Amino acid sequence: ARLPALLRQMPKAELHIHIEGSLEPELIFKLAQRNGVTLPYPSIEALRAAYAFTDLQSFLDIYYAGASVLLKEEDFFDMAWAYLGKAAADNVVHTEIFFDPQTHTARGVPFETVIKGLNHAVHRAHTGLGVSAKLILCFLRHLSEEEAFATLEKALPWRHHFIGVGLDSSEVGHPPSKFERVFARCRELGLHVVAHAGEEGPPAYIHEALDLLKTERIDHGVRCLEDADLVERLAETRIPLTVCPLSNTKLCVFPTMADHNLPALLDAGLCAMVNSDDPAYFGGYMNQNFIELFAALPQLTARHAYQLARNSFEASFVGEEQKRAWV
Ligand code: ES4
Ligand code: ZN
Repeated sequence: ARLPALLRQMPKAELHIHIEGSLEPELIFKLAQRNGVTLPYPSIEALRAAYAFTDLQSFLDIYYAGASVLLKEEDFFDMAWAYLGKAAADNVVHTEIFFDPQTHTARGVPFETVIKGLNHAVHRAHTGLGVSAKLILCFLRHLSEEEAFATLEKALPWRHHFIGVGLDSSEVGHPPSKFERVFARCRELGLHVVAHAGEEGPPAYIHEALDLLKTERIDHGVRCLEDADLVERLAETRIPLTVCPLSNTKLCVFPTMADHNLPALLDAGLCAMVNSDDPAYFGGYMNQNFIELFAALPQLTARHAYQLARNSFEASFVGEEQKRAWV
């Protein structure tokens, strides 16, 4: 019983959380009512009952439907503020939050509304919760390169409100190569770059993210173990993998938590750590991910817990001075 206490209490960084994936059914219904949006589910219970996913796409369909209630700056603030409170309760001291502007601009919500609401919560978290929070803009990979460039254009007046860009949504059939030119432009702008790769897609997509997008981290990346040369490359360069245990089991990337390859990733010397991905949809926030992972995999010890927390800080985009203070 000592290990769960350690897992809960240790300071940690979260590097893979989609803010739209922190929208709890209760808040979805509250915002639907506030905004006069009609949901295709009669109740909170009926919505939650629909959270039975078979793969990434079956989740994304419901995730984008849930986000349809977000219309006003206050809605984005309320969503992010709720997440930041959960993060603080889990002893997350630093978080790098993904947001999907195209999910909102496509519905006529101005980019400005999204970023202002999120930014307000980020600033309040610093003073009110002692949580350091940064934003990472994600491009939806099922949309075109042209639409990604148009989104970047809309974001430029708010350049200093986010620290980097990422790539998410439906992976298979939308390889990193599709966004090579967009990411080149983002790197010129001094933005950090990350991408989802090797969640459902093959190891070749991880190579592409590194070679073509020159990403500094890989989100998920769990399929790297199928490619020994790739594992060696990730180990040597210490490119971090932002692993999401509950996400991987809920989306059937692994049949059960006992089948998760995080112990093998750590044994291979990779800079992997634990993250919540879409906590409102996958059954829990940071500490729940740690608790369920360690419960299902008894070979994981306090040493591994410490390594995961240390890796989370090493992989973060904070300055070297702050990093040394945490590591
Ligand atoms: C996502 Cl788990 C996952 N994978 C890809 N894109 C996403 N967007 C939100 N969650
Ligand atoms: Zn993700």
